[in-house]
Amino acid sequence: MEKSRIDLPIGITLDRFIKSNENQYPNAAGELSQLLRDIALASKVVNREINKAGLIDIMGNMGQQNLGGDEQQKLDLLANIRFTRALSKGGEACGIISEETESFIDLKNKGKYIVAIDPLDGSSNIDVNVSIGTIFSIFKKQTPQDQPLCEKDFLQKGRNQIAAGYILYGPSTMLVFSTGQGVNGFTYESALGEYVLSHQNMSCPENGNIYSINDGLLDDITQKGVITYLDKCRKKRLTARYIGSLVADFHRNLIKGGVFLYPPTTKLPLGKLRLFFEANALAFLIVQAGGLASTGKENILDITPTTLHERVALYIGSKKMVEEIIALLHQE
Ligand code: AFP
Repeated sequence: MEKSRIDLPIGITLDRFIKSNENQYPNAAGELSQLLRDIALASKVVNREINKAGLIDIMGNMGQQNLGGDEQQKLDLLANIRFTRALSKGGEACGIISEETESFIDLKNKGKYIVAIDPLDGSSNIDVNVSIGTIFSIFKKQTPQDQPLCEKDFLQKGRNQIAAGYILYGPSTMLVFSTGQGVNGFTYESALGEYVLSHQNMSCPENGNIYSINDGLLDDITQKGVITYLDKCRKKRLTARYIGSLVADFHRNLIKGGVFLYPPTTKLPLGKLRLFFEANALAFLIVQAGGLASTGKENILDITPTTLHERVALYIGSKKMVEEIIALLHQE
């Protein structure tokens, strides 16, 4: 059954929004609502730690790398602890997999949901006070509830997501999420300690003026279609914008219209971004907002992952722009 969009007034708190949403489903037990509240709560704690990062010694890297080879920053680890603890104590998620950890964690409770999370994405931007984000996906456990949590519970198509979202720690902090009834954005009002609805039923313009890619990759891109697309962008005098924090680049393009590209390169033949921690959640959101997300060959939401830390090429944003990239890649 197609879910109807939620239409609630600007200024309503996240809590009331979640509650009104839940009331539409007489049989809802409120577990997903509680899970979303737990994520929101952890994000407030992370937000507080990010805000004081310049003041105390939590900036800088740990001198060690995570599984994907990225340098782990202290704040990455703190954020990972905060979200894991909130979900563990909340009790609605039975398992969590984080970009910062090799395998999933069995939270040893009766919750029916599992969560995939990138606790702090764009960490190379932390030390320079540039926007960073948290990305999360929520799925249902696939195997029967009485069976122990296993990898199969996590290796699901993005289309199975029950909800997904991100937190953008920028000039203001925002929580943007969808439970499959459109996308809504909430701005954090720190004086009240509350997220309030600021961006109702967000939609991504069908076409846009912005293309976002790391220009330094140009000579390493392995797909001719992408090079052709970039030439076309320049000829059309589109605007190039690239922050290097996926959440921030995605958020801008979602609102203004545009496309984000991370193609396969000679160094990273499968692409850089992780299906499970970055691409899936943003694909779920962009589709809900009327846009598109693809590897160029396949819709991101249709990929069945084979490993937890799998990487994908990612073209995501305004529908017509992503369709043009797909068409050029098919001509190769
Ligand atoms: P970091 O978390 O290591 O900064 O990586 C950020 C990221 O995963 C994503 O947020 C960016 O869009 C992308 O990588 C930037 O990658 P490049 O530095 O290769 O352009």
